[in-house]
Amino acid sequence: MNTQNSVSVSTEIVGDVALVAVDNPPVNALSVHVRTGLQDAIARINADQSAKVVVIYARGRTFIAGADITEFGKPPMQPSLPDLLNEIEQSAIPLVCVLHGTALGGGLEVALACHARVAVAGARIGLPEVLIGLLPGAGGTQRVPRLAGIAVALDMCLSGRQVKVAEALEMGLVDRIDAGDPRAVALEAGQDVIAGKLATRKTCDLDAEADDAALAAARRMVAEKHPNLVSPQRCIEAIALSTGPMAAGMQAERAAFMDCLATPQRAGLIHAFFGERAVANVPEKAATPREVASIGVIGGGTMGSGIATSALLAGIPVTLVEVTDEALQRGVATITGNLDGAVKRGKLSAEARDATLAMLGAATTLEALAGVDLVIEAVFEQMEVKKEIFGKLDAICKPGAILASNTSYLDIDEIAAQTARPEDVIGLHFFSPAHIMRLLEIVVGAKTAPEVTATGFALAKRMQKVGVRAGVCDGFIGNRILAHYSKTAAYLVLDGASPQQVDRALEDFGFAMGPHKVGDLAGLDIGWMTRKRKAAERPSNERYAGDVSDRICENGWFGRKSGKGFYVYDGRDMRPNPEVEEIIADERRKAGITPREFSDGEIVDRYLTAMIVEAARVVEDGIALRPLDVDIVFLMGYGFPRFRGGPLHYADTIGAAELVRRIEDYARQDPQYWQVPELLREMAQSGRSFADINKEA
Ligand code: T1G
Repeated sequence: MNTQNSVSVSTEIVGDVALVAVDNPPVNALSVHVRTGLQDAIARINADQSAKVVVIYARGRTFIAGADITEFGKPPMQPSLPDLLNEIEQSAIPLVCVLHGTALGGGLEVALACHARVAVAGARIGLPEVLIGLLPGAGGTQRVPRLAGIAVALDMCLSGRQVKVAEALEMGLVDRIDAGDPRAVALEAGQDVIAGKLATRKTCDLDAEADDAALAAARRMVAEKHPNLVSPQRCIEAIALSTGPMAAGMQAERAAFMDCLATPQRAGLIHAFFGERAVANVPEKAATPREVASIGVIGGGTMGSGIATSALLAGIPVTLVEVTDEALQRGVATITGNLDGAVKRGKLSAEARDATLAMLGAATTLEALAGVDLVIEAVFEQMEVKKEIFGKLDAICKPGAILASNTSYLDIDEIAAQTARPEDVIGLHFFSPAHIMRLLEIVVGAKTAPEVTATGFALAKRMQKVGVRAGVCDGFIGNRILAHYSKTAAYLVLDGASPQQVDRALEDFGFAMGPHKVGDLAGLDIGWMTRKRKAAERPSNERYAGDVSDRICENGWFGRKSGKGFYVYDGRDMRPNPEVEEIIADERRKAGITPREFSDGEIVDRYLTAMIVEAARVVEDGIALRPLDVDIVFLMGYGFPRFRGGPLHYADTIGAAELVRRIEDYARQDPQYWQVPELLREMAQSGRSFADINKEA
């Protein structure tokens, strides 16, 4: 047995088998030193004929999870992955690959270039490149069709989904599934090749069968579902060429890959990928979270029952508290419905549903929460009600229990002051529907203990949510910014645009839904109550934005839930509400406004600039730790188009100087609303970007 090592690739010869191990924690990404190590190992073994078969496997928790995403956007380093994989495929000595954990992107492409693939039970494979604005760039679009057909290639490349190896075996993407530790599986696989018990072949020697129907269906799906995205279309065109010569297909794939690499979409989606992980880097990260083995949820309404469902799905027993039996039963029924929905979507088995529901307790007194580790209050958004509850919880709950509020706006410090243990009070702001939406704003009070904050982040991870740290102010990160830019939508309508034009312009920009449709979905009465709550503190020189919405609500039209809002809802049919057009015309007359034309471009510019202005202030005030925290809040909680990376990543594509120019231009009409944040002015002078600020943090 002799071994040869590079930084992250080592070779061990056992008998006639060369075991080539990749070891590049945390996920064995194909960084340049890994590519070099693999290239050297395979060339050496072919040169010195020191083995009859080579088996590539990986150490650590997973096989190669793809190309090293941190290398994208930097000057390319040799060897390129396509070149390395062609060398693997053309190797005279057969190569086998053993897949454990998640073999993704370039990692799966390494395996596809090998001459046989053995999976370890429980592994998953995937081509998630489209999720970061790319397409497989090292043969995935050419080799998957040859092994498994064009339909499978389209499915995997356009969904980016992770496929369990049992399904991959059926697809023909792996040759067998074994159990055991990867090195042992690798050695056995190598010996089986020599013994003729595991066949090997070159994927490039296979032909892909034409499948025009699948290609046509994919083109239709992408045009409908992803009209803004570049890489899905390029991916289909590359796969379509897989029925022709391999070299031509590889060339076309590479050209498409390089084009996608250069798109702002790739930058936006990769910013989102790393941002989702970076938000967990908070000052309290080193603190030890408290154990949460039981949760009490107060309030069985939409939010309370969604939060309870999310906790139950994370395996945490829940006690739901409501004021009356009737309300309690409604809450339990909603939770049961949420779980049934998960069964319908194939996310939960019927048995698991029953076991999950068995962890739900229900009570009509707060005393039932005396022994729980964490209480989450999700009652009516009124300060007095919340203060009363926290005062009672302070007397009831055990020492060390965490007292959390799901308030969307209110002052956590004021709530905490109702207790003798403000260090145990925190805001856990879920988004509706709470068992679906992945965002959790973790609102840290002035006296919140670090381990309580750390517990919030640990809970987010257990609930498979993305926790974002927020400071205390009205509306925290998301709703504070929403409260500001939603005024722009109202001003645009008063000044001449129609609600439909505003919605369409922002949907074309990439939002899943325009602001008026979102308002109708969430319920226009929420904004109405907020305007009433804040009426006293509205500056006298601020232009009121609620004229039209107030009149809609005064008619009892709160949106979808009342069948009318900015739109009229008739079953699945939705159309503009003609009575709103009359209200708008009347409000313009009353304000002496002569409506003017707005281009879609100006609508987008004004709306996004307003969003960026308040987002910059949220960073300036330290409510958000970094600009990327704002981006992740808007990507995960407010339907901001992921390919644009979030409001402040998008702001960098405009530039601080241009933003300052725009704001000063808009301020000529409305100097109270349009004011340049200090941070933006400083960035315009210094040339700093929000990306720079993220790096400094
Ligand atoms: N490159 C660089 N860093 C990566 C990485 C990658 N591919 N994948 C993960 N990381 C970092 C991540 O930022 C985090 O860092 C740490 O690893 C743990 O990740 C040519 C072009 C594998 C399922 O898109 O989906 O191949 O925060 O927290 O929840 O065709 O990571 O600790 O500093 O996510 O257990 C295609 C991306 C690339 C897969 C593990 N591959 N990764 O999830 O851990 S493009 C992907 C994941 C490509 C070729 C093309 C997940 C995971 P930090 P984590 P996890």
